[in-house]
Amino acid sequence: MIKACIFDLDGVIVDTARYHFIAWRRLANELGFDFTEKENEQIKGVSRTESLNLILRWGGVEKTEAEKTELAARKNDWYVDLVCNMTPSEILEGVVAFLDGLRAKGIKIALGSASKNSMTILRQVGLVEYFDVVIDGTKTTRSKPDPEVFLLGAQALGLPPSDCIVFEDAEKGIEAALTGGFHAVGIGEPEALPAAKFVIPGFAGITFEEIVARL
Ligand code: B16
Ligand code: MG
Repeated sequence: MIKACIFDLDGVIVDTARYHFIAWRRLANELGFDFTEKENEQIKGVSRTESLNLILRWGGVEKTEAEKTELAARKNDWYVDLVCNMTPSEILEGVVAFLDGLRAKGIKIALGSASKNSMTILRQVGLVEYFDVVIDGTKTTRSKPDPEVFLLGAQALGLPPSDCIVFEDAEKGIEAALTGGFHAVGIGEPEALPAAKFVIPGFAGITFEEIVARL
């Protein structure tokens, strides 16, 4: 019996990956190198610190821990400037109708995101009120594929993982959900998420009942 849905943020509710890409690329360019949108795929769902380490590796650049802290903060300032201009029009198609449907059925709603900026983003697009529980990078100590973020979500909802569906766009997120004992539904292309039991392109035109029937 499914009693809750836990949503990843970037790539599931909104497309903030393009803002991460703009800000990380600006940082890389300042450091004298560039990276592609294809490489950017690898940092989707990955924490800020791990993303920076990967990008520095692509550029063949070595930095001290203190320098890395400063670089991550600089990137985050640019990223926050970008997300502070987001509007509700940037909520991915079908999400609001899907959340309204869950509400009407009394299904609990939680966020399970790696981002430390999730509240800013939810506020900016006007979705805060939908969420019974928000677990994000400000509350976790371990990154996906560790299941911590989703386990904390289930715990805060007072439900076992088997009563919850996790919606994720990143392979590491699907792995985290499955390791934690959750039902995992992929968002995006099936080829990119082979571990997910099934993958939907997004929430447009699909109902909670249709998803539950396919679990
Ligand atoms: P921040 P998600 C993730 O969000 C992003 O996909 C990833 O690119 C980002 O590095 C991470 O959040 C941390 O974000 O720098 O804002 O703390 O997909 O877990 O919602
Ligand atoms: Mg994501």
